[in-house]
Amino acid sequence: LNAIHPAIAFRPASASIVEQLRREGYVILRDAIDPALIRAIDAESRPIFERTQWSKGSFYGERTKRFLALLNHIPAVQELVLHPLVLDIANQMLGECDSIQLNSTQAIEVHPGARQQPPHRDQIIWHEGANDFDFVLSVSWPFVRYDAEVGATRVWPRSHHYDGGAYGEPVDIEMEPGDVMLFSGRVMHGQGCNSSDRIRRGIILSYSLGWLKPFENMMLTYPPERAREFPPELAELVGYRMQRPNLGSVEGKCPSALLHDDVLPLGLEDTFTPELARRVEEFHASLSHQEA
Ligand SMILES: O=C(O)CCC(=O)C(=O)O
Repeated sequence: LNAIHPAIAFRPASASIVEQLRREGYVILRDAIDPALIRAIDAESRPIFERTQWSKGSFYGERTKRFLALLNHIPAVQELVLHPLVLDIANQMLGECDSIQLNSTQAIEVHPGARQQPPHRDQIIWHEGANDFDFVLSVSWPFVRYDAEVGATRVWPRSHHYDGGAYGEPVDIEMEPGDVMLFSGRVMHGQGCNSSDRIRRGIILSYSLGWLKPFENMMLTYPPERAREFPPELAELVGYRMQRPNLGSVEGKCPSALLHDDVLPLGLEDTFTPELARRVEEFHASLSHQEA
């Protein structure tokens, strides 16, 4: 067991999980976390849902309730955000950046009578059209049993390959509390209709390429006085980190300086990946040959 996250039984990401995610566009991990942690988070979510307004609009669905900023509303959600296996997979899937970031934390209740959500790809918010890499990886943690009657997420397997639009039949992602589904930002999916008399409740977290504008404005949601209370890895995920090379500084310094007492210096300093640093050094070495 991991010392910081005792509820998590750590298993290293096997190549076959990532392989399935890449091939099918989604993967379900059974028993990924202790259901007791999920029950505790669920219990904290209920009074918050009670004071949350119904969603407006036919995409979110008027028989659903949703709220964001989960690390403020339910601090134990950080155990899910920092789940080592999920983070490992997210880092492998979101390879087109120096470091990934937390993109959104959303709690969702789907009430009886909710209509099916329009099928969509999550990364359409940045770019519509075919892409050959993922911008975002979404992670669905159910708090109750998800089955077809209660409106389990419907996924169109392999639709992330954008191969013509005839995607075949969707699958209803049936899960129990403790299970988790990871799905590509490119895969077609949507919440199913709730034809039962039960409320479907759970959360969807997502991670994205570190250089994208995130769905939630993380730095305003978790300003320095709040992020100071986070473990360093969580503070980095919500934006207190430079994206190499040279992206996202405050006064030319890594924003993590705002979490310490450091006085921010005026002036800039290179923040490079090792590869870029090597190329810059090579350039200067070639100049000194010419200058010699
Ligand atoms: O809750 C679900 O099953 C999917 C929700 C979703 O895809 C969304 O709201 O963008």
